Amino acid sequence: MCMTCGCGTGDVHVEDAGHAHTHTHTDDSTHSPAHDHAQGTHEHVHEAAHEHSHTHADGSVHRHDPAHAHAHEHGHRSAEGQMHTHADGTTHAHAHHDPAHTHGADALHYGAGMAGNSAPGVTQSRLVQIERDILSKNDSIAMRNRAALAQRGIFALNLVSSPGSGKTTLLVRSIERLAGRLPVAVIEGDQQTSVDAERIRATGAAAIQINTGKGCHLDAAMIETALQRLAPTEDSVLMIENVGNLVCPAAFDLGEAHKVVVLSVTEGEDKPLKYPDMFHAASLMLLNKVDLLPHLSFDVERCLEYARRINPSIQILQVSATSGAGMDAWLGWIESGAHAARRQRPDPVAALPHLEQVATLKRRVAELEAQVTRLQSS
Ligand SMILES: Nc1nc2c(ncn2[C@@H]2O[C@H](COP(=O)(O)OP(=O)(O)O)[C@@H](O)[C@H]2O)c(=O)[nH]1
Ligand SMILES: [Mg+2]
Repeated sequence: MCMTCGCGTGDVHVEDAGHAHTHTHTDDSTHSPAHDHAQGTHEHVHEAAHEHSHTHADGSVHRHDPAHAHAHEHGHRSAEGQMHTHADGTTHAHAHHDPAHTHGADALHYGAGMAGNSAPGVTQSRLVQIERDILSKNDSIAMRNRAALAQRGIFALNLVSSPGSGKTTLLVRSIERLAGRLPVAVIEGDQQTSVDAERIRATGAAAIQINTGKGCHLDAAMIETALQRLAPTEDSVLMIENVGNLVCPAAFDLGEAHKVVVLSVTEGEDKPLKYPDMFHAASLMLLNKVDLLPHLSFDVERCLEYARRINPSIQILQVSATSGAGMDAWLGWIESGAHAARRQRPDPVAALPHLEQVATLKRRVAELEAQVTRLQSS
């Protein structure tokens, strides 16, 4: 839960009941058996040479005096490593030596508790509760959105990235190239201004802007309202450009078919490791601005390896919105998803009771016959 911006995000640590964990002290000594927790969760705050307390799931607390100051790798792990459960219910394990999850005396890790986050004066269990409340409401609206989109054969993508990675430019170029092949409508998310929606409307595509104010992500309720106003056509593509932010939008299901994470080569190849939730949540990564590679010391292979380390099933396309490199593959990916959504659209007639099906089909036949007569006489 990001308390600063009021959004919900973060990992939930699911610990094995009765797990053991080891603390390594500054003198390199360790202890574990005397420190086993029967089950549940506990909260650690670790600083060098400090007095600190551990709060257990049952509410009991024990304190350590400053002499107990210690560094540790990670206080919470099962035998297989750490299991993270994401907001969408997916889980993944981190090996104990995963560099994204180890730290020593010279690092402070405020995401090691079960909430995956911290806020002054708020317990980990309270943070988890707040996050669950927000996300469960969000998820039920997202399910409604997903059903409404499927009903109309609409293929919806949620584009997520840091600001400036090229989302709007990619959208503009994609819409231009898809003209006459696929109808595209866009929901634009930004804290302020309608600049991006205007850039999209300049292509002729329908677009609606959502301004989130201090909010740093779009949520499912915003999309539900925007969909009512935008009313995208059946069998179309809906592109949602999320607020530029590699953190919070990862936790919020909008009802999309896929999250597409855009990473530009000017941002550095380490971003998948630094912002793992986003790369884990995405089905596709677009590595954008590859036209700039000759001017940078960006290690493409390393970046792709980092992304696959976080999400082994992520698909990756290297593109340049400005030069057009890789755009055919990206547009092909969109088209095959759109065709699948169209094929899976439920037949509205089949959902009707038998007699109504017959009446509806007869009306349709009469309409088609009238159309044929008109065409023959013109
Ligand atoms: N060189 C280069 N610049 C790009 C590319 N895509 C976007 N840009 C530039 O990156 C900047 C930010 O792009 P924008 O689409 O507004 O990013 P957004 O904030 O993610 O929507 C703009 O100056 C774009 O012209 C690209 O593929 N190559
Ligand atoms: Mg933009």
